[in-house]
Amino acid sequence: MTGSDQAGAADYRPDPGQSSHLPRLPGQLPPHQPPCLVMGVVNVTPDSFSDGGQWLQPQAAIAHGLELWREGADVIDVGGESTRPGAQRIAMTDELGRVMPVVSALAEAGCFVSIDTMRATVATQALQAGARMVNDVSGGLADSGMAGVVAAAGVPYIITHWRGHSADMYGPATYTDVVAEVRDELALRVTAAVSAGVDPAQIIVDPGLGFAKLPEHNWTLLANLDRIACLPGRQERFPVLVAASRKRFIGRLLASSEGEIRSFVGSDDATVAITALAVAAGASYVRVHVVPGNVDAVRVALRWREEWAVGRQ
Ligand code: PMM
Repeated sequence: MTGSDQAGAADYRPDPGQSSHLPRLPGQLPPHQPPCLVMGVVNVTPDSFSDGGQWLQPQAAIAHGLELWREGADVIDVGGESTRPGAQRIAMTDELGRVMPVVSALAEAGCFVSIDTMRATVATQALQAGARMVNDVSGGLADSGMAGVVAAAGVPYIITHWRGHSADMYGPATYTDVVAEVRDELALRVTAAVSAGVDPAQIIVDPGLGFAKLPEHNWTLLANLDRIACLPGRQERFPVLVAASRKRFIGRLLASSEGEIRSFVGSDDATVAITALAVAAGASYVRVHVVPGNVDAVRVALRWREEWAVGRQ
């Protein structure tokens, strides 16, 4: 099958809140398992694009994670390596030094922790320290050992569409048909993960907004989330994660008439709007920097989906 094959997606409609969107992994996901989970971001980095440096100290990062958890996040996503455009790789020891105290403390406090890393060794150590989910923005491309780690641990695995490290973020941002190409490339990553032993029920897919994507690519992908859930050559419908929060394409859309791009924090209301639209369109996870408004948006959108389904049964 090819990327233009949409047979699986053709009959897709926003799902009335069925948990079939979620990987069913007893003991792995938060106990209440709502049909859309809110992932709160803790970037333990000096240079992430919207919040670099704010949570670099372990105590600040831990306090922030606990606050996001109290505010209603279902998952706390801890990352130690910035993927902002132009970012250079950091040493693994630095990444471990940043994330490990935070993962340990948040897991110890009872949070459901996801480790945001492209390195299998970091994922392994974080899982040993209590993380229960792996978020790999490279979808396994940066480290061929990642899928094996995830398979052995049996945890949910976020596979993001990615074309290369952030040092050259926009060089590979060329597409003839962005949705078809992202679907094809995600399908390849899913197949590679499954070949390495990952249960397809563990997999969550992410179109990778901003990763080798220009603003127009991001908007097109957001408007086609239904097609991302159904990948060429695969029978399953995968849960989709949307990570639009504070990304530059939002600030550009909201630029002033003088062309001044909206600030990151000034983009938070628009992120809430995207959450509502994405969840109404079937998204199963949203990854956000600010929790309360997005939790409300998820509740509104799920109620919307429920009602949408009633009239169509
Ligand atoms: N983006 C960033 C970091 N982690 N994880 C997933 N699954 N998807 C993303 O798009 C993603 C991510 C970079 O954004 P940040 O600096 O605001 O965390």
